[in-house]
Amino acid sequence: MLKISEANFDGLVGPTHHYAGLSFGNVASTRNAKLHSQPKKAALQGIAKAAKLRDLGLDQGILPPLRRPRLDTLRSLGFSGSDASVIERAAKSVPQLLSACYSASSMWVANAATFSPSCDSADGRVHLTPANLSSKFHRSLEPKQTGVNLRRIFNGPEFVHHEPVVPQFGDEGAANHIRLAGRHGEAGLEIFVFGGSILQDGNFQKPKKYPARQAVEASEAIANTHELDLEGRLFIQQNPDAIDSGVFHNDVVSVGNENVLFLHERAFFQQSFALESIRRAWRGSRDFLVVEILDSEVSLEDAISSYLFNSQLVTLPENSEGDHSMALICPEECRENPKVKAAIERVISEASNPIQEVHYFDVRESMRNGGGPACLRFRGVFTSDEKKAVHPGIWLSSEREQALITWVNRHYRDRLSFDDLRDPKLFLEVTAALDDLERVLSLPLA
Ligand code: SUG
Repeated sequence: MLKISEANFDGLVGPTHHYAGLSFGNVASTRNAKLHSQPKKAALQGIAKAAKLRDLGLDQGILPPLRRPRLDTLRSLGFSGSDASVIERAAKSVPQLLSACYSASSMWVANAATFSPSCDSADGRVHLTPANLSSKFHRSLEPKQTGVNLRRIFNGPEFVHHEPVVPQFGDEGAANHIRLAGRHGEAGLEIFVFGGSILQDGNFQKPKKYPARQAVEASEAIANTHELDLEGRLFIQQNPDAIDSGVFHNDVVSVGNENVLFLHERAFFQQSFALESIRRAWRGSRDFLVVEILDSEVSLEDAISSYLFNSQLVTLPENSEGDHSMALICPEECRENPKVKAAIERVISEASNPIQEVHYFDVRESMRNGGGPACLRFRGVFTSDEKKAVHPGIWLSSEREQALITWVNRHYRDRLSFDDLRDPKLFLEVTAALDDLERVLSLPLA
């Protein structure tokens, strides 16, 4: 049998990480707008998490940050002159625009693309579609560059790269996509979770306060272009009340891994019906297991503030009994909330599910902008030949981890606030940093 396994790729936090309040509907982004950020600390927190997963025996890579600022965008919007004067003029007349063009939001690589492994697609190839991220201006600047980087990293006849879905149909990538399977290497069930519809708006209950970012039409297009068979795809609506409580992506309230779906009671619209449709569609070699946390145990509010379900759920390498148990990779905020911590301990103690350990990580710099452990990672399932075709420079060996730490310490500022974005020296600094990263990763960067 072919060896097929999962690999995780963490988004490296870029040197312009700051808090700009750009994501209405993402309560952390709004709450922390204009706080000063700590880019160096943020990047080191992310590298430490990724390195720990490697140390647990998992395949771990990184994805590079996108080059910022986007002076080309500012010029296209009418700011002209030297680089320094483009920055100066934008800072004076539309500061939020300068922030958007400086945003390091590409760190949340769960939004980079949707990935379907070769065992799910009719043509037996890996399919990738960069998310258009059209619902937020600063994020809509990502897909073109993301597409270029993904093509360079996943390069070869094994990989099919699609264009992003048309921007009218909002798509947020893997953050709204859950792949379940008996084992990673079996044909899976790809669940596309959407918030609303563009063409059949009246047919769906809508959130009242915050926007639904994912359109069902985008999800359907991706299932089609990725050549998923009809039994291998399912479309489920997000709970609009959850969106209104701050669940801007479905990965804030659910996470799946192999045959386990770990989710909050209020994740999906008409949840018991949604879970029943997954059970009916299930075709895995092992039983499908739902680990559902009731509102009475952890309220939706606590789930959102702790990011319990934005934990990564990973299958660990075989243990001495020949079993593969699972681990939760949680943010520190989960340990600090007594109800959440108790719920995690209960899940781990129960023999009815394979989740047997928890690891807590301080990724607070990212959390303050609404990005937990699962937001910071892009994952894929690969055969050994596909894995060999991945650009070698992005795997996180301990040597590359050290090289990245040295690179961050050399180039990143300790602290950044909006006023620092006006400084043309910052532009030169971050350009030099990304040029140098090309050397560390042996990869030209978009
Ligand atoms: O799109 N925050 C990101 C967080 C993305 C989290 N990803 C997942 N859940 N998968 C967003 O809202 C905030 C930027 C700012 O305000 O500075 C931001 O873009």
